Amino acid sequence: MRPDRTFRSLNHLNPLTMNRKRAWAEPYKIKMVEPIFMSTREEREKYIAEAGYNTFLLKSRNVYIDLLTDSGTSAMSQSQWAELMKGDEAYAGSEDFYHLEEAVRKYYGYQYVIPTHQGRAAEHIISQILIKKGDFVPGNMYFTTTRLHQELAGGTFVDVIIDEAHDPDSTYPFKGNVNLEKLENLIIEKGADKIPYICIATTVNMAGGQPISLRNLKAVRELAWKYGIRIVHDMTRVAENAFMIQQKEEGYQDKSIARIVREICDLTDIATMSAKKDALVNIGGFLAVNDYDIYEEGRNLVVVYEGLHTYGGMAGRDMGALAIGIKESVSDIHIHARVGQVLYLGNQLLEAGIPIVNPIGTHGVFLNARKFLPHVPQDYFPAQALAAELYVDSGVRAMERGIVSAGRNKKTGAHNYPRLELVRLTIPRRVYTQSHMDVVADSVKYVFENRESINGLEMVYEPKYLRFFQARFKKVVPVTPQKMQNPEEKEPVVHAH
Ligand code: PLI
Repeated sequence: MRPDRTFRSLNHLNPLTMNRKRAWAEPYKIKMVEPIFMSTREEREKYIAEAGYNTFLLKSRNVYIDLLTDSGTSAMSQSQWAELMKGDEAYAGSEDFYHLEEAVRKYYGYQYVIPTHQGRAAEHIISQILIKKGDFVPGNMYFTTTRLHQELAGGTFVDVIIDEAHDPDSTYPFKGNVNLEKLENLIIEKGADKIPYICIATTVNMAGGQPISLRNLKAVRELAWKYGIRIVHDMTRVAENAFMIQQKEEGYQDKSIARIVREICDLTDIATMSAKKDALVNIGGFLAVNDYDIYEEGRNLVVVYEGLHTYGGMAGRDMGALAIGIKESVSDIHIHARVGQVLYLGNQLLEAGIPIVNPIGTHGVFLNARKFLPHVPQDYFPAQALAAELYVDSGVRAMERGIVSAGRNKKTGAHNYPRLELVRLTIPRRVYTQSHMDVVADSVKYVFENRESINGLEMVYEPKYLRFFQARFKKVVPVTPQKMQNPEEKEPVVHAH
């Protein structure tokens, strides 16, 4: 596959290189370093076996380059670290809460803010407030925690994303778009009173970090108004989505990231935020709303599950760092370098012919495990096996985003079989350099060259909720081609969710 060169380079932001094709570098100097260590292959074979072939269960000290997630793994700036020292740890009315509220109003435009310890707590609160038993919640693809909270509140998630999102080879630039026909049909079929809200994620994590276009979001807004339905915005990676709009959507090339972010938020009513991603902090999140009545209910619930409404689940200092992180996250220079690093890695893999999700996403490069390991059937967890093998090869930790993450059908108890069977190489923000990306690319290429030696896994322990975090596996031995082709021969895993 050819590298994706459809992006404008960073050069236009740099007066030295404007209008000339020149090398670019990360826009920061490293002031403090955290050593990382390489183990031997034998040691890593032992570590991954002890971790039940689940990269979530590895000890971080045994990881060389950690691409498990971009969640809470960012490097904070000197301004954020300085702010930590000024934290106002008052139980009520912390100065840092007001800084956070001001930043949310200024950059995102939502009126009322309820801090939470992270994104899923905001999802929990809004699901409890808005969803009734028997409701349906349409969304542009599921996210694990979001869907679970919708289900726990009695709702059923309905995927209304465009079909291209489920096709890793489709190069459609806005694979986070909603299929408007599917959405409207659902509203007509179930009735608007059964649809508490439409859930819109910017960007779509499970599709490979794919953006929604503003044109599509505006059309969703029109539909939502027509039927009197709210839009809840999962704004976890909204600045990255704005970057893609700036790069690829007509009419936005000369608009700043901050302006595009604001335009996105203004089209929605409520937001849940995991500030551990875009907003450059190691912990934190919030629920943001425009409707006073919903805010009032949220304020009531947050004291039950998180803490007083002026800190939720956060320390004062963390709210202060978040207020600054929000501002830094919408800087054009920051976001160009952040996504630029992901593109740098993705393009190397494309050039080497490695099957990855196209177009390259904003927060990570997603290996297409179906194509990478065509000899391993989905029942043998190819993406899980591939992530384990990559770790054994180089100490690079990635994560599965396929059948394990998709969980089980809540009615039948059978596995959900997603079309996307992916391994996510997630790039933390401002943490690694382009040299680290070179090492990762090298390892993926080596594993690809030796892919025939990789076999599947069997699940030997399955937790009830969000199984990908804690499930354990063992290697399929002995592996016979017949057995790999007949997954129904193996004993079913008993726990159902
Ligand atoms: O991990 P939380 O609870 O702060 O946020 C949950 C969450 C909500 N929405 C989206 C799109 C996410 O990506 C998300 C968390 N993502 C994780 C942990 C990840 O590794 O991608």
